[in-house]
Amino acid sequence: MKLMNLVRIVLVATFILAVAACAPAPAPTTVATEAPAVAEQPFGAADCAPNCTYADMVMCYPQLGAESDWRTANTASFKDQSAQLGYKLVFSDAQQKQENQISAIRACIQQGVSVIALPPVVEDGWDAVLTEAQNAGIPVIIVDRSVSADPSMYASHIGSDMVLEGKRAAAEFNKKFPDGAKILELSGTTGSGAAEGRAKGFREDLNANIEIIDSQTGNFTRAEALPVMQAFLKKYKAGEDFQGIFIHNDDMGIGAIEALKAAGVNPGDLFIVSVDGTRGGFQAMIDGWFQADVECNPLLGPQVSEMALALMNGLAIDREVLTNETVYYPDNAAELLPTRQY
Ligand code: GYE
Repeated sequence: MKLMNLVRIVLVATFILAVAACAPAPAPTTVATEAPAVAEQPFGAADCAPNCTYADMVMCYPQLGAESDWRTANTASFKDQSAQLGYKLVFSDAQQKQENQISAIRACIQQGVSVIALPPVVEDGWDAVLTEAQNAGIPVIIVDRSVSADPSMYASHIGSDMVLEGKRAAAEFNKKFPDGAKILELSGTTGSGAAEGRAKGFREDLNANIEIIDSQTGNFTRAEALPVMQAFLKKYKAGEDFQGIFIHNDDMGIGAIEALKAAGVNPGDLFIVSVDGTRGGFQAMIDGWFQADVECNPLLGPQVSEMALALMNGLAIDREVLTNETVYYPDNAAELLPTRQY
């Protein structure tokens, strides 16, 4: 790796000298600021560096699944970017199975892609395949959910602050129930950075007088959330045993609402807070079912593409990029719905 860095520095220096020799004497300061900064991290620049363009790029995107509207929008964001910017996208759908993501990554390494952008279904278990990518000199950008692997094993993480999302949801319950309450939690995929982070932030900030009486996973899907909500309703009486539900995404929220209505419970009588801010979530706020929706933005294609090109060119990049997000409420949901992109 040290040798690679040296080679890279020599290449960049040669490029700067060549530019300086041919150009009509630009001011030295301009040359210095325009010269690409050499990345300090050992994530291989491509052979075309420092002049790589999107036409040189082959990006591997082993998508984790198609479990939610969030995910559909995330996939579309990458496909749109590839079409717009003109790079090749090697896309696959792992159907929420880590082993499928791992084999997709191995196929991409075999194929010699320029960069791998990985939205990991769960946090643990990536060390081996990340090492394989690193040995092959292919930089990996972790997208959306986080991994537990040491940050030296990947180039960067671009995604949401899931712990902060959980804290934002807790703030809504604290505001609504100053005198305390009992609530349920419908959580996302077990072991995923999204579910773990949201659960952690939520518990960290939830007032002590608000008790989470039960928490079960609905795996981020409508189909799986529905029976979980039905089982909750067999065990607990809505309004009496619990007054609110924290739901880790809008799709599960919509599944839960279906179960509540089918059981004769008006979802609007409960305090339901969801996460994502999809159109479905906005509609649920307009209908009176969700009382707040914590934003989680899936449109990560542009940022990831830009960083991928920077990595190919051997430029320094930020090792963690967290999306700026907010919380949405029913009062202006109808006004905002037409502006929503997902
Ligand atoms: O909230 C959920 C999706 O990882 C942030 O995954 C993402 C989550 C998102 O299935 O809808």
